[in-house]
Amino acid sequence: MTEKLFTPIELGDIALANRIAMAPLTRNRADDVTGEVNDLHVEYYAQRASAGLIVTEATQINPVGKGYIQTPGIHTEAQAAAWKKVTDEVHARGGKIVVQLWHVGRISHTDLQPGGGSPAAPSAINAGVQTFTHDGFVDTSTPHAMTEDEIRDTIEDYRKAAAFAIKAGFDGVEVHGANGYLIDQFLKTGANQRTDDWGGSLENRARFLFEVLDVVTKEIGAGRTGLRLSPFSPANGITDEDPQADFEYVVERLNGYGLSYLHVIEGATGGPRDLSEGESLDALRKIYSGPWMGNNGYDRDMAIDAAESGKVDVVAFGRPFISNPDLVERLKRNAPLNEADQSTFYGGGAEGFTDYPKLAEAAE
Ligand code: 8OZ
Repeated sequence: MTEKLFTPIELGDIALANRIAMAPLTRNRADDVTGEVNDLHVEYYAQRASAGLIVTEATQINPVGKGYIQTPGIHTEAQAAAWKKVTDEVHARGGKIVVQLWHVGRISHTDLQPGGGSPAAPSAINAGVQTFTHDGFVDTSTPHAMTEDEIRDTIEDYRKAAAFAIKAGFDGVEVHGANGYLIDQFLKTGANQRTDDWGGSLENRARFLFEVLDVVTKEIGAGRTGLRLSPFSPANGITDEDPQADFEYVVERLNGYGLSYLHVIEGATGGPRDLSEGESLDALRKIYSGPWMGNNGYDRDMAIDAAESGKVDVVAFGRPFISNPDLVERLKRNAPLNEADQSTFYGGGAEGFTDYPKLAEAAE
């Protein structure tokens, strides 16, 4: 019997060969000045093309949206042309790939901002966390509260980035609405103290997310647009007074969009899957009518069970995909997995990026 996890599925307009996705993984190997990916990225993603869907590393939609060194962009012709080499190789191997559209908001530092300015966020509240600059880990800079013009321009930059994504040959985009970055900052009360149309009520805090989705889906189609959320994750210092109420509202409204998929981080990003009292992913899952991608600390058995029961439609694996380019094959065969080396996650070259062996290679 073939387990459901290994069978094809259509996520909106994107047809996947199996229900295993490569989660977005920040690797900090792009050109720091131009934001372009290079030949190593072509090799890295091509090696992982047997994933049902690859979600690229988080990729900034404009220069202000950058918060770490050497992350790629998707806002210039040259960046799109560089990504095109990646998408061509993935497609040549029968894979599907979407680009994760990212704006860090307050998770940045003046050293990374155009003209050394302050990062842009809903409100001028420091996240109180660290980011990675040329000087190593440093405290995040206090952001300025975005003007309404800045908010409008940023939404327009999401639209342009989605257009560049299609030009670059991507099958679609995943809007990064998770992990304490800009969209999550608008959504959650701990980072949004605005008193205009973009803050205060739940409807106002969700306005930025939905306006981004409006322009992106209009530009490239809802069937090519995914969204990632982390309702209950404290990642990057984000807090919220009532995440259950907030995300029940968000998910209910998402039903009207017909997105390719909704990608949900279960628990604390990269950490414990436990939820606090009053928090329920099942309740969100019940409300949502479209394809659901689950993520966070899944192993083979959990993934097979979750797909079999219909709890999730697709499982996204993060760290296992760093060290196992042929993860799908290994899961199919119940073969052992390579261990990932944390010291090469962020930055550097081929080591820890393109040199993890596939099964056959390991056996040689
Ligand atoms: C790890 C390091 C830097 C950024 C996320 C984009 O958590 C990230 C990220 C992860 O979504």
